[in-house]
Amino acid sequence: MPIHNNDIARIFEKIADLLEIGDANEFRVRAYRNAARTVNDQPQSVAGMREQGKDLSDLPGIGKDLAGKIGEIIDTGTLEMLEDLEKKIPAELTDLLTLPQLGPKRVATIYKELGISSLDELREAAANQELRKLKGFGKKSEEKIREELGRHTGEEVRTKLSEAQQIVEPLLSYLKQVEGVKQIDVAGSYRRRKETVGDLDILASIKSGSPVMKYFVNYEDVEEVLSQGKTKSTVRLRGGFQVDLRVVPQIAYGAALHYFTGSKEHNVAVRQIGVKKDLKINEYGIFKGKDGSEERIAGRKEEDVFEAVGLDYISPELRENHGEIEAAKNGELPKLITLEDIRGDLHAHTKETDGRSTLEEMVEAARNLGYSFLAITEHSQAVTVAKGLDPKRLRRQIEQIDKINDREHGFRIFKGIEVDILEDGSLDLPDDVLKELDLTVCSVHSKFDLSAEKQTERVIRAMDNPYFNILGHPSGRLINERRPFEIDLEKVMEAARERGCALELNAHPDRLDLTDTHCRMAKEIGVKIVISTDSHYTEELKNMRFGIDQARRGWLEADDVLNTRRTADLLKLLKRN
Ligand code: DGT
Ligand code: CA
Ligand code: CA
Ligand code: ZN
Repeated sequence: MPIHNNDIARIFEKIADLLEIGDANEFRVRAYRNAARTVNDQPQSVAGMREQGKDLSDLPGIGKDLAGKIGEIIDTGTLEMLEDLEKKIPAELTDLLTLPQLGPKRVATIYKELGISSLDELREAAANQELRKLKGFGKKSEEKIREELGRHTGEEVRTKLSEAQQIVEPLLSYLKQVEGVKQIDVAGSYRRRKETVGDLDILASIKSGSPVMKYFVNYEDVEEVLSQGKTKSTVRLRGGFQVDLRVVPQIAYGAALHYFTGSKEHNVAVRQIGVKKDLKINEYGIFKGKDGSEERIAGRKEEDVFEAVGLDYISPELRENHGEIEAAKNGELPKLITLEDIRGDLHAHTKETDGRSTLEEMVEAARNLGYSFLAITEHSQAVTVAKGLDPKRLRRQIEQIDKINDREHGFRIFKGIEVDILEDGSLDLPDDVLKELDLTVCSVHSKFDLSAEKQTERVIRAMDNPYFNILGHPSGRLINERRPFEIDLEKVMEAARERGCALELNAHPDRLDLTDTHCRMAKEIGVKIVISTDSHYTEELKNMRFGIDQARRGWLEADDVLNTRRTADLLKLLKRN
């Protein structure tokens, strides 16, 4: 087998990488990198030069020692020195260097601190949030590494809805300004308000000659134009997010909006009803005759589609073919909760612990949202990193809130706490201080790795405490970051209903904990839900929107959610016997 220049260079590069990971002298590392470059840059084959009897140590940067090593590679295809190195340092470590975020120094840290030597192990560590704890790393770089690892394996990285929204809003207002754009909407999972989005599906109708496609592919955030046509273009934005723009005729806009909103399963079910009614329904419209050969009967408005098949209008959040079609047929669709139904927020932190806004700032922000109440729920003492409250500091905060409440009109600050559920199921603060509060949010912040049985027991035991009101972020998951811990939420919900406790739907877009399916489970079991933002500064109070999206996907109505109640009614409902 002939040895090519780049075979030699690759071995030298690998040696340089391993030496660097192993913290070798920097000059030695550079010598191998230079040698690799020299060999690669030769217009002739180095092996051929050697065969012709040329002295390889005449080459720039190649001394006697390196010339000998080149000879060894040409003769044996490998290098003893590399094999020795690989005995000391796992060769797979150099795979880690293929990530743009990782240089030899950081790979060395990962290897030494966490014992990680392969991409698989790295993926797992990133998923378990171990990387961010390392010196020189952080949450941001861990997330970048995760994204990159996803790309490496073709594993799909779905974008959080909140991030997608940050991308959508400026893009949409940019496209709306283009001359001749009549209608424009984002369809797909984004419109269904799924917690994560694969890609964006934008739909537009235009006056003929509108340059909307040209504007789209020239948008400032476009990194690559994957395809460009008159009616459909696809681009990849910086950061990797993919966006389709489709231009459809106005007479078919509603049919197309329905089709591209999906889900696919919902579409298939609707189309099947159409077939029974001798209609063809697709993205181009609604046509008489199964084969669509006959006249177009509708398609301008999305409502047309539902009307044609005799269904009530189904909100996008419900379109998953999870029973919404049957419900729509029977006039039994839920009257979904809206943001306007919410009268206040029941989970918020302040500067007193790990929040960034003061109590007064949080109250003012809540008032500005039109709320009637806000619960202040700081961490309890077990959460030392968040400067959690002990009984003494909590009592001081209670006094402070009482004072403000005395002078507030039409607004009530609820005295609360986000108290830790300890491993044995006890709460992190004594009853005699908990009983002075309007409500408690009780959360698991430690020992995520218990078995499902133990975790379930722990939480239910905590609910036996008469001051337990709301189970905070019930599964502990962080979207794309931390898996939910093992717990039997069905059992937990039943126990909560029996005891008069509620479950939180944490609206923080990184959490959205409960999931849509669990919201629906809660409704069926008959346990009440509280939608809370878990805000750590004023701006985050606006995350309520994401909680509402999730709740709607979970079929929840205003009545299922406690913080739609008036202040006095809510306080009564929270009291346990
Ligand atoms: P994503 O992007 O993975 O978050 O999910 P979607 O729901 O946005 O799916 P996507 O982007 O593949 O397609 C957008 C919509 O187009 C989808 O929700 C329904 C419709 N669609 C796509 N492929 C098909 C298909 O094969 N049959 C039908 N009936 N509809 C489809
Ligand atoms: Ca999509
Ligand atoms: Ca798509
Ligand atoms: Zn928490």
